[in-house]
Amino acid sequence: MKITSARVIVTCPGRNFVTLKIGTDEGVTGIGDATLNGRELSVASYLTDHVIPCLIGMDPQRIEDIWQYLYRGAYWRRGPVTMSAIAAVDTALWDIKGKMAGMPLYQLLGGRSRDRVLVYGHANGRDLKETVDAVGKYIDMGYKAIRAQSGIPGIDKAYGVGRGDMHYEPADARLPTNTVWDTPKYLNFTPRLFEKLRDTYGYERELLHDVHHRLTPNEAAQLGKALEPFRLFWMEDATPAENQEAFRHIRRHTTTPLAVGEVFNTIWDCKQLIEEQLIDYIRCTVVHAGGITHLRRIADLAALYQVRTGSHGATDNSPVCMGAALHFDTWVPNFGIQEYMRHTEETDAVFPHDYRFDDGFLHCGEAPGHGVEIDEKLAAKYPYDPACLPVARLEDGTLWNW
Ligand code: GCO
Ligand code: MG
Repeated sequence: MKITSARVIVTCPGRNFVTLKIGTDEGVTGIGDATLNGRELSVASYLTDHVIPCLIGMDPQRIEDIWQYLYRGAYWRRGPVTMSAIAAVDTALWDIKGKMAGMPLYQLLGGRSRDRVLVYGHANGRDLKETVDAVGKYIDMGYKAIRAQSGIPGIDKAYGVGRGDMHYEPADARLPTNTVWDTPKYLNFTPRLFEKLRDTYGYERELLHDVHHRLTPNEAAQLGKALEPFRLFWMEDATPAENQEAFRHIRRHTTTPLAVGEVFNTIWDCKQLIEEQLIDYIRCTVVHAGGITHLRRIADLAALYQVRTGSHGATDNSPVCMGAALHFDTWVPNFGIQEYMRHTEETDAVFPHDYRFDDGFLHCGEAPGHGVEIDEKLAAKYPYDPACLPVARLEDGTLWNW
């Protein structure tokens, strides 16, 4: 069997997505998500200029060998651009293998470990009241787990707050939007938000919160401690995790569960966090962590230390990533939860899929492969529209973590 074609499709049905489509001499095609929010064209070029010329003529059945070829053969290993490109190839090849076998992807991985996949939705509001109301709306929609992000008094354009009922899309301008950050205001406000949520809705549902890398390790320890009475499912990205050791300090001071990993792209980024059990959930995703082949290795390492998966699933991960992730989530023994930020209708139309939401859970389909396709004609109607993520500065102008 041979790869006879491979091409990158960039489309913008409300936001930019990059998709790799691989064709074979048996007429079977497969697709993979290659979207890296704000850096889409870097991955498109990496694929078009450096990967696709090597792929033509290769045997698409040799998924592992092609993964090793693209990882070790790159010489310049790791990094979000390289690993998103490898992920797209890997996901497309698993899609092809499923179609050749006539099996949904989860069967190829080892079959079902669960009947349905617990997901969490994104409730947000400009202030405490709006956020509390938004969580109520997600409860009414049947969600069992809800992430709450709120505007913070005195902070303009805080992370995580959509504009109106827009799906929260942080890549909001051609050049980075400047936002201002104030940690004391955030630390004063956030425990009050979760106290109000628990007073209003009780403890029946899981509440999550994304700190989004904005605290120092000690500030994160303070916040984790302050949130303990409100029993969060997790506190996400409490501090930047390049220095994995930093989480030892947080771990010493709080039992609030910790989740990290959406910005990671290889097992090396999280090896210490997992082996020292400094986190409870690893959030690496199919699209940014080298695809199914590598994410499986990360999950297996995590399982040795009772760390569970909690994959990233924002709107900037395309339905192709979501589809593949749901098959992964259906199989992986140490599953925790799957993020599920709904896509817009125009996005779903470009990426027809067979997964479905029901009463707080997602269900992957039974179609061979990952069950997601791309309507190329429709995709062509949405040309690339450059946009990138914001930056944050402190009140005094210091560049901070967004
Ligand atoms: C999340 C993420 C997103 C990111 C976005 C970046 O938990 O879903 O933190 O909100 O900011 O995916 O492109
Ligand atoms: Mg996050």
